[in-house]
Amino acid sequence: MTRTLAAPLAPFADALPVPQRLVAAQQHGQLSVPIRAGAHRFHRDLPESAVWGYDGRVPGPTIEAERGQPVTVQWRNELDGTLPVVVTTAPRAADASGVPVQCVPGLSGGTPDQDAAALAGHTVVHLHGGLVPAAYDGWAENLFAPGQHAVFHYPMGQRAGLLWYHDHVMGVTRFGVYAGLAGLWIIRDRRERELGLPEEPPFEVPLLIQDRNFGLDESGRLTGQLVHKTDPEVMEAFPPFTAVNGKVWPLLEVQPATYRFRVLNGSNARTYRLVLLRDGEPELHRITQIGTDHGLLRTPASLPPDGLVLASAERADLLVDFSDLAPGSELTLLNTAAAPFDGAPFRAANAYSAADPGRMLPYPHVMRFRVVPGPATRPAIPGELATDYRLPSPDALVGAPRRTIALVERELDGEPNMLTMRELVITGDDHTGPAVTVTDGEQTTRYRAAAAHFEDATTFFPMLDRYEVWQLINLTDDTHPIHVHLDPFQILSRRPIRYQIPEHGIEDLSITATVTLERDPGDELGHTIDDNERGLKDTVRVNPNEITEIAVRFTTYSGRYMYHCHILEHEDRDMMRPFVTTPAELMPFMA
Ligand SMILES: [Cu+2]
Repeated sequence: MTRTLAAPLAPFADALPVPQRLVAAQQHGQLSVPIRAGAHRFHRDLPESAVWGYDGRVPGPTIEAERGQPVTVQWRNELDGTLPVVVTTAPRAADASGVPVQCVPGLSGGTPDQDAAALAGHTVVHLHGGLVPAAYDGWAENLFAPGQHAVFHYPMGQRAGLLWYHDHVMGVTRFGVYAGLAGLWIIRDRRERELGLPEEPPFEVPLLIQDRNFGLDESGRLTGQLVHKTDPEVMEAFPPFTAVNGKVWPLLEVQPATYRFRVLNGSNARTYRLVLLRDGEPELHRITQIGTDHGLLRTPASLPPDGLVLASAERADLLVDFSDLAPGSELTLLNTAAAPFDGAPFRAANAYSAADPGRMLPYPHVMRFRVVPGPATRPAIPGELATDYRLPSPDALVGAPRRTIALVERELDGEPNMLTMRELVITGDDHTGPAVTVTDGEQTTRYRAAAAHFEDATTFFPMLDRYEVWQLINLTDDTHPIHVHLDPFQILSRRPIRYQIPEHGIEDLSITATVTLERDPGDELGHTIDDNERGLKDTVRVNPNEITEIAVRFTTYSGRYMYHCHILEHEDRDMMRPFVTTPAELMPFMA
């Protein structure tokens, strides 16, 4: 189904807001951020929405810090009342005319979830991308209630980059973030300043992209009520309206100059593939990517030919050149990624026709730029950016511990499927139970599952300062953005696989599957590492029919952290596991 739906809100009507800046150095590194209920208008023609926000705002203030200058934040939980989001599962996946219910506003016949309605504001804050002692990482079970405060110390001993802070409560992160609990955190350093990159508005602008849906009143008019709606076939929420910095489909007036956009996909589940269009034609050549999750790349990168893919929690640091454009020129940022995202290509040249309600992309709009008069400026882009990292050499990885994780979907009767992870360990020949057999050329390795659920015993004890290789095997039909807390990692490889899972192959803990390192005949994905992924990452897309390998080295802090899928609906349903970083000299004493 590709027919289009009429948009119930006017696109490009509101000016893009720039979140309030909270510069830590101006407050001697001591910040106090209340977490409050508030009211926020997502669009000119919408009533105000009840939200939860840092400082009561959506998004929260952008905290700006300097490398090497610690920041202390007193997070003050002043939430009152209950979750300002109506949560529902519609009884049917599509309406009478075949339109997926997730593409339209309102509850689509669903009843409000009473357990969600009763949530009363327990929270915990995670700084995503932060190199932070475990005590301040925002462990998902260490909550503070309304009236309780938490004082977190952030050392800021890490390179410049765009981080973000958000709610991370066990089992309900998807509701807290959706209610508005997210904000950006920028770290700056000397290297970036040496390069003369734009810093501060108007030429440095953060873009926090999030999809949202709203309620309907009795007469069918949009209310501002935030609605988190899923359906019996799709357990992730893919709302139809894209907000940037809290406004649906906003407009930014730009001078004929080079802008630096700090982009974050802060959606619960939706992956974006961004294409910049002018007069219906893609103009991706205007965009140069200089940074990724943990800051600068080694060299500037062109975007992939289909557009900039950002799954939930991925970031991009972009320079966009408007300098040759006459006043009045308009460029539109569109999304061509259908949902759930499975990595399938879509040509940028066809972006103008990307609307696909049947694949839960009813409105590809993201935002628009309009050029206004001004002096044309176009600084040269440095050819060399970061000099402080390189891909670990094969020598550095000889003897590195290898950890293997299968991403699986377990079918359940009468409730949504569970997306979970299975930590796998190599078995001996005497193992007779369920096993995963991985065949790579001549070599066959058999694994059994050692852990499946978040609360299962910890099996990962990475030693500080030693490289590890983690293999992520995707045995599902969707792309999963896997996020590792603490130190960043680098992507080593993506390799195509074909696999078979017998009926009942995925049980509560056990797993039976055969995996072969060769391309499935029906597989149309490239399984490549894009140039803009050759940096320091903390979230990696693992595509269907793929093994993704990353090299990670934990360096500074010992303690209990976690890794998980950053599709919040997956994370909340057990696609999350702990690991404990351990100093070398303690390893002999580990049981
Ligand atoms: Cu997932």
